[in-house]
Amino acid sequence: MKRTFPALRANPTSSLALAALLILGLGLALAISQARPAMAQHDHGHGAEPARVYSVEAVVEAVDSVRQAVTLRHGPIPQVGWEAMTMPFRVDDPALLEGLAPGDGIVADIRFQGQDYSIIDLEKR
Ligand SMILES: [Cu+2]
Repeated sequence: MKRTFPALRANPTSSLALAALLILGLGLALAISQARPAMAQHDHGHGAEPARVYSVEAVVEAVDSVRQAVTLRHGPIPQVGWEAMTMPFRVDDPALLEGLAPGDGIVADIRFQGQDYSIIDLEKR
């Protein structure tokens, strides 16, 4: 009576398992090769990630000239996954805060790059 090693026996099940293993290995190799560039793209805006600008309607809650910032109660910004909320924003140009007061309704253009965001322009409604 001959003995065959189970692993060497060719049957559909083991071929399938081998194919699955190869695909898994390939997928893993791909994941590893892509891990570094993907991380480089998420280095908090100092890399090559493109800036995006979105306009949002908001109401001014507070103006802080010293910190060059404004607190806004703003509508949702679905492009960046933001719900409507109240939060402070840095403004790129301090002149944007001139004549601005709590209660003013505005449209703010917010520039997003990586983890950074700031108001690049605003207009009273
Ligand atoms: Cu917000």
